[in-house]
This record gives sequence, structure tokens and C-alpha cells, in this order.
Amino acid sequence: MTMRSEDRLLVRALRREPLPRPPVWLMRQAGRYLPEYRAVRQQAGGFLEMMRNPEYASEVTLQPVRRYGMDAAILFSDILVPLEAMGMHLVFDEHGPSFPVPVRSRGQVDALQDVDPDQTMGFVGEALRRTRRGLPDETALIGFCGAPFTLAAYAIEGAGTKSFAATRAMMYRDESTFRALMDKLAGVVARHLRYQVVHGAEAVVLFDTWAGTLGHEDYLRYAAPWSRAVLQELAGVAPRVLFVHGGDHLLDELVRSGVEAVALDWRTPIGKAFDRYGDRVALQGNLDPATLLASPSEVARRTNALLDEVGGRPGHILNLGHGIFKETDPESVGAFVRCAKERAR
Ligand code: 1CP
Repeated sequence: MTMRSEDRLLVRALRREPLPRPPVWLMRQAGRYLPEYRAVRQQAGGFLEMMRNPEYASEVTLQPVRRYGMDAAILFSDILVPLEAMGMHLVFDEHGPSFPVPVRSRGQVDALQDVDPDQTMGFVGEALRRTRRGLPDETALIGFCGAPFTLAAYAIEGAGTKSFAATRAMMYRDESTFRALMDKLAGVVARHLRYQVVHGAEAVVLFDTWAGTLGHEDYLRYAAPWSRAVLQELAGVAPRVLFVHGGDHLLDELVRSGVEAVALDWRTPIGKAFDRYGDRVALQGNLDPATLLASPSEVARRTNALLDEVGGRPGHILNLGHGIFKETDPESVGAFVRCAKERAR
């Protein structure tokens, strides 16, 4: 008999049920640290080609689960896919992803298409369906999207940046254009998440990676209203996990958004986060991804220390505090996953 979604460990942890052990998965678990990922990437001819092909995308989504038996698979895709679908030309080279023509004017915002994911991102739905068929019964499938602020920052900057100067300039000098962009993105993001749930995602992660670069007041004014709007549209549709990189100063706000879980980056002490928020949300995280550069025995020691700090409180999802480094030894990932699995009481 097939297991119902609500009985899968990850989904139970998102409801903060007491469990024999915490579920475990890793941000960017499908990735370059795995030789089998690099082989598929080479066969596909590149990152974008791999992502747009449901056969390749589901294969690399399944690879880490096959190797380590994580409790969840996260679809191999990227937060930049919806921007491409809205009409931005996306390139991927040795420097990573970029948009050669960034969005800087009201005319460019108006020209972005208000896409319907069924029409323009059909490969995502197909990859989700294929992945579900290939997953073990007990493994949950996670969908995701970038949050409006993080997508706006990529659209405005055209690439990753440390200063976000162009984004900040638009926010402060041309707020109506910025708001028009955010409104449009919020609609697309909500539809894209809903679409993924329809095609088999059992939980969704909203990655507001760059919102942590904003101070508290700016976060409330320029980011929170739109991520909240997206999250409200998903309420009752699927459990929602919200991640902000460097978001320790925003935790009160993230919890107040009403999500089922907040993903912590590694700089937040997880025990204290449980003391403060554990009766309201599940908490995901939060081993420093750099820790996985240590030997497997040191990884196990530090992961067990983290699990001791949580002390088996309900609602813990073991994960890293950000994406895994490509330099990570696959053995160290095994040590990390085993720590959760061996907690069984
Ligand atoms: O093979 C390669 O070189 C590609 C590296 C890579 C991978 C494996 C990129 C390019 N994206 C991905 C997949 C990816 N990205 C997933 C798949 C599922 C998983 O295994 O976790 C997810 C969830 C993402 C999300 C993502 N992409 C975020 C949000 C989460 C986070 O890490 O903060 C962000 C910011 C991106 C943008 C992006 N895509 C890729 C890179 C190298 C980057 C970062 C670029 C930058 O910082 O400017």
C-alpha cells in the first residue's frame, strides 16, 4: 500500500508531531559534489539543458536520495526559472547564472510577462511527476520558488552581487517601479508554487535568500508584504518553509508570517530558536555547510552536538544552514544523514 503524503516523516515534522527521529535533507543536495551529478551534467551539455529536460532533472533529483536515503527530495531546478519564463534571457557560464539585460525601467517591468506555469514551465511539472514515480514511498517531494524580493534583486542586478546597489537605488529612488515589479513577481511566484503542488510537491520552500541583506525596517517595507502575500495564497495548500540567508535579525517577522517552518542559517543558535519559536513553527537547519568539509567523524560529532542542542523537540528538520559546497566529500554527507537516521529511539 502506498504511504499517504501526510504520513511521511518530513510532513509530520512540519506539523510538529513528536517523532522517533528528525527527518533530514540538504539544501542543494543535488549538485556538483556528486560524481553522478557531474556525469549527467556533462551528458546534458550544461546546467540549463539539464534543468529543462524532465528526464535529467528527475534523475539528478533522485541521485542523492538513492545514495543516502534522505527523507525528502527537492526538485532540481532553480529560482531563476520563473524570471526566464517571464521573458528575461538567462545565461549560465563559469561565473554562474546571469541575465545580460537587467530590468531597470518601468517599461521593462511592464514588458515582463505574467506567466502561467502550465503554459511556460511544463518541464517542471513533468519533472515532479517523474520524480515522484522514482522516489521511495517514504520520501517526501519538495517544490520551491524564489521569493519576490530575491527574484527582483536578480532581475534588477542581472547577476549575483554583494552590494545590491542597483536594487537599492530602485527601491529608494523609483519605488513605484520597484513595487510594480514586486507585484508582478508575487503573482508568478504564487502560481508557480501552486502549480508544483498540483504536480506532486508535498511541501514548498520559499527562498528569500537576499532579504537578509535588508535591515529590519527595509525588510518590512520592501520585502515582507510580497512574501506574505505569496505565503497566504499557499496557506492550506501545502506546508510552507521560509528561508532567509543571514536572517537572524528578521526571525520574529519570519515566524509571524504564519509559515509552518522557518529554515535557519547556521549563524542562529538553534537551541535558542527552539526556546523562542518552537511552540509556533517547525525549524529547519542548521549546520554550517562548511562543516561538511571536515572529516566524516568530525561531521558526525558536530551534527550530534546540534541534535543534542535541539534535544528531540518536535518540529526539527535536520538540514544545513545554506547550500552544500561543491568541494564537499560525499562521505561527509553520508555521515551527516546517518546522524539523523541513527537517532531512532
Ligand atoms: O552545476 C552547476 O554548476 C549548477 C549549480 C546550481 C545548482 C545545483 C545552480 C546554479 N542551481 C542549482 C540548483 C538549485 N538552486 C536548487 C535545486 C535543488 C537542491 O538540490 O537544493 C535550488 C533549490 C536552488 C535555489 C537557488 N538558486 C537559490 C536559493 C537558495 C540558496 O542557495 O540561497 C539561489 C540564490 C539560486 C541562484 C543560483 N543558481 C545557481 C547558482 C550558482 C546560484 C547562486 C548565484 C549567486 O549567488 O549569484
